[in-house]
Amino acid sequence: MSVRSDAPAHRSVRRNPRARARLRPRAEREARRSAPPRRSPRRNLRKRNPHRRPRPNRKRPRSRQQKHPRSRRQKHPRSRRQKRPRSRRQKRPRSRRQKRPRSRRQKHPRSRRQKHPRSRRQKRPRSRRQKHPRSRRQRSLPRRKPPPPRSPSKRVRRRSPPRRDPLCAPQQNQSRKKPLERKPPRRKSQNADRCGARRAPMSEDLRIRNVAFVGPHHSGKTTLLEALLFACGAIARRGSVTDGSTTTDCEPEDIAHAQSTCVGFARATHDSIEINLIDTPGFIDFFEETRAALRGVDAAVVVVEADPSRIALTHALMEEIDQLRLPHIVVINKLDRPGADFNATLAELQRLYGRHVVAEQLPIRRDDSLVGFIDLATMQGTRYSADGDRSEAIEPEFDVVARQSRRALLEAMADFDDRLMQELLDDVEPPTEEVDRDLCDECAHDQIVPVLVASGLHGFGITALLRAIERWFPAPVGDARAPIRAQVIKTIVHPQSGKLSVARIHEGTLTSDATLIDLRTGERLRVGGLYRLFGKKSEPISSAGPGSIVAIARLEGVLTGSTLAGAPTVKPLPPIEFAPPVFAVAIKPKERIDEAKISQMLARIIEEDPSLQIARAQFTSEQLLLGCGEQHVGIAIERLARKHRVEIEVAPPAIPYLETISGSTEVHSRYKHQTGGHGQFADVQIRFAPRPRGSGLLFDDEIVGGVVPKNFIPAVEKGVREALARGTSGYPVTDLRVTLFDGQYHDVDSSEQSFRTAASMAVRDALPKCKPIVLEPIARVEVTIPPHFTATVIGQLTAKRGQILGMQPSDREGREIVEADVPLVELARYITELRTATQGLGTYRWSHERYDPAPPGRVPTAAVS
Ligand SMILES: Nc1nc2c(ncn2[C@@H]2O[C@H](COP(=O)(O)OP(=O)(O)OP(=O)(O)O)[C@@H](O)[C@H]2O)c(=O)[nH]1
Ligand SMILES: [Mg+2]
Repeated sequence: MSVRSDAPAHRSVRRNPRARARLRPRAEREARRSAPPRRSPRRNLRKRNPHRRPRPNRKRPRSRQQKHPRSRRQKHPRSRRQKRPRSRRQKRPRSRRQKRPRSRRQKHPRSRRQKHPRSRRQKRPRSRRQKHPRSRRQRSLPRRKPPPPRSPSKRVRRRSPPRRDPLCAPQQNQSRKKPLERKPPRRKSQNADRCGARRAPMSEDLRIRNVAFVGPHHSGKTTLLEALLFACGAIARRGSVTDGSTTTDCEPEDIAHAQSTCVGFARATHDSIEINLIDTPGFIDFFEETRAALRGVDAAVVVVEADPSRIALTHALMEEIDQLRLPHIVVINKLDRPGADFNATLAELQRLYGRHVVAEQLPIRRDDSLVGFIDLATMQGTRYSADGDRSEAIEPEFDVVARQSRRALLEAMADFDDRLMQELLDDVEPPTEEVDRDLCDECAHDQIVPVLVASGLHGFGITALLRAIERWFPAPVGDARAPIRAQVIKTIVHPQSGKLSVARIHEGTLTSDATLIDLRTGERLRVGGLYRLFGKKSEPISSAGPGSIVAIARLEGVLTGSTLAGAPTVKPLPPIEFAPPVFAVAIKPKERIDEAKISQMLARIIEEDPSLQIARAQFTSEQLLLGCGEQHVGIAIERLARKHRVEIEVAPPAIPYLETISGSTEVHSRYKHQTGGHGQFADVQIRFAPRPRGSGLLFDDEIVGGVVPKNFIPAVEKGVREALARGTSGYPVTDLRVTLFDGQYHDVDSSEQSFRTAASMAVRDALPKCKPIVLEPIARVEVTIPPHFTATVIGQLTAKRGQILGMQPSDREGREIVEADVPLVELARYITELRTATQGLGTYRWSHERYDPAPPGRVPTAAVS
């Protein structure tokens, strides 16, 4: 049966396009097939309306999207998700994702976030973007708590001077001397650390504290640190300095002298916080060691004796701490001793360093010994006992003084906290938690310096000290994934096991097989091992993160102060500049056999301690070992003998005296020797005349007519010079003119040797007739001191026959320079005298200036031959 094309088709045929096509005549079907494809009416419509907004792929209604989650997720296979850059993944913190309600998370799983990568979301028309994305995501999260309200004026330094409590003892001497200028207090945001990173006080990210124990000589640092290690369980038995059994005084020189001679390292763990401890030597000669160690820590415990007369010795140290802006506390130690005076010591601290050095604890003393303390922040008493500290209420007899001291503490803190100040003005008692929080905050930002009490020998005050270290000191900051940035703070050379560079890691994670770049030399070095130091023990470790203090083995050529980097782009840390040496000794090996190895061994010693130097004396050519003081050089020589088995002879450097003449003379000298056979004959007439100071020796030849043949004249000059090398006093003769003006010779018997002998005889003859005088070297000295010591130093220099040239301000803040010309012989032990007179703050440098006649009787008799 055939069907006409124009006949109305059945409804099913009309609906089915294939059936419709089959009904069309063949020609029409073929024409349609060859014709270009027709656009759909919808598409045409869109073309006609160019302003119509293009619908993004997601225009599918929301309901449908949710129906096909799986299929859509599959469109973005795992590989794509993984390729997403790290940074983006991190933008949505885990905590936030987890907080989203479970139901929603399941409906819009990972796939949805991935379907709308940032680029696409941004392309989405504005109107739509505003409808969904960020707002929707946020709505699904629990609302974040607003930050606790804080007074807008909080942390603003008060301009008006803080009120003073007339009852507070520390004020007594305030007018006598200006306290050491403290830097203006820093607010949190300004508290950038020395390597540019911000400190994170009380941060729990890195549970590390890096602390140096510093203080004057014999104040009890090593003993206190030993007690702390014992309290933390880091050692089984508490060692003692007198027995030489402490952890940190482990070098034989430390034990022999019962004092620290270099920095010692230890660590302890308390409340799951790792405390890296550095014990520093207190003797001023080793101050450069302490300075280098301070570059590796985030805070310092300044240990002082309960004796006001010894507080001035902390001056240089406090200056260094202030310069490095290190948060620090002061521990008044040895309070168990009879006569220990806490109040006077605190008053002296405040007189020198200001009111921000403030007591946080008050000692409770009974029968002239320490039995406990009162915590002024919590107003709680503590009594020490053999089986631990016991809390107790404050006894009524201490109530008034405790209240006054607490008031002083709060006032010092209020200088940095307007809210606290307002509370004090309104006579409102601030809550203990607030006081405690502010104390942590202000100490961590080096705004106030709390003073604690202790007796290291009896282990008193250790619990409170540990708490202070953990709570008040900042944790180090640093990115564990950044390239390594570390600074060497100490070099230890073992004659057998080699070199260890102790470094503080500021950024990055150091592994035991890493390659580092020494930014000083640009050299690449492979780490020869990684260790953690504990006294003389070293424990190998595989890696260490930021904030750690580690010893790195076999970094040849790396010096103390060098920055070690994981990449060449890392910014170097400020180098450690060591003070120029101020004391010298002449050294030579006892055995001639050691002469070859002595310079090599000296180089090793200097590698360990860069504040030592070796040099050749300018005039005497002696080998000199220079250091920061008599003890410093002495210990270095002991160490050299012990470690490298080189015995050294030490002597004070010879003073390079000279001799000159002050009158003229002419001498006639004849040398004639006849012993059978070939004789010797020479005859010379020589004139000696003085020359201006500093012009040296001049030899003139005024021979005419060949009375002394030309070929013998150099021999005459040689004879003169040889004889003048040792004048009448045994010192070289200088500043004179020697003129050969006449002479005789013999054809056979004259020789160079005979003219040399005749010339030296002439010199020996002439010198006593020319009124010889001894010249002494004069040094130009620049003494740098705080201005209030100027009069003392001038008096000292004048007593040394010094000629004061003037005074001028120094580049260093709060320092003055006194310039003077002083005879060198008077400066032999000047550094020791200067330090004693200036509480360790004075230093000087010198250079050779000129020679002046030495006063009669001043020339050392030993030097006269
Ligand atoms: N009575 C008393 N003596 C102490 C106390 N602490 C330390 N000593 C003694 O003081 C002396 C010096 O102690 P160290 O711990 O070596 O002092 P230091 O500050 O480390 O000394 P340097 O390292 O030389 O600066 C030793 O004889 C200790 O026994 C203390 O709390 N009370
Ligand atoms: Mg010590």
